[in-house]
Amino acid sequence: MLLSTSNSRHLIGQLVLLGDSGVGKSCIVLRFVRGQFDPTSKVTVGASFLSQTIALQDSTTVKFEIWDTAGQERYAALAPLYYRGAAVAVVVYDITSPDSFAKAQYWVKELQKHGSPDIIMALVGNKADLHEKREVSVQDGIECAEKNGMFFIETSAKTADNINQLFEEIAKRLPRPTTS
Ligand SMILES: Nc1nc2c(ncn2[C@@H]2O[C@H](COP(=O)(O)OP(=O)(O)OP(=O)(O)O)[C@@H](O)[C@H]2O)c(=O)[nH]1
Ligand SMILES: [Mg+2]
Repeated sequence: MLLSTSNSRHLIGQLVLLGDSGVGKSCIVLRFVRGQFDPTSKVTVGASFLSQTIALQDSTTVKFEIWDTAGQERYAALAPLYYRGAAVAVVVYDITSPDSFAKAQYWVKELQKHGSPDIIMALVGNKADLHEKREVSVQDGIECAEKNGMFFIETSAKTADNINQLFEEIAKRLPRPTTS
């Protein structure tokens, strides 16, 4: 089941993060769930699970059940286990790394081929605080997202910029049940 609901005001959204190793997936989750940043963040092994509930302005609550996958190549074969049942996929790249942007596009194609047809996809350019080292333009991010029907945002797990906004925008896009 993609979206379990206890009732119309309390939604549960299963979310998976995908992207190259080192782009900051675990740091984004840590910032969102605990409000912290770890500059010595270790590579994820396999995947890790966390959850966080947010309240929207209309007093709906959304509980995100988050699978933070491992970006290292050796774990790539595990990814379908996590994205297959997901209602939301957040594809992350690092704005200082064109390679990670290419990898993000690979994940988008993978999701289009094997993900749920109604999956909500977000494209996230992380490490926006490193603007002096930027190598992927905002425009390239926007174009890629538009082409693939995705929501786009640039974030910084380090400064917390746009992290809550990312999850709020996703929450707004979750389908609401028609009956309570
Ligand atoms: N400057 C800056 N550094 C960041 C940011 N987010 C993460 N980092 C750093 O990038 C490195 C990798 O972050 P992780 O969150 O562990 O990367 P990951 O995508 O989870 O990597 P895997 O688990 O191997 O897939 C760490 O050294 C972080 O401190 C950010 O927004 N800005
Ligand atoms: Mg990680």
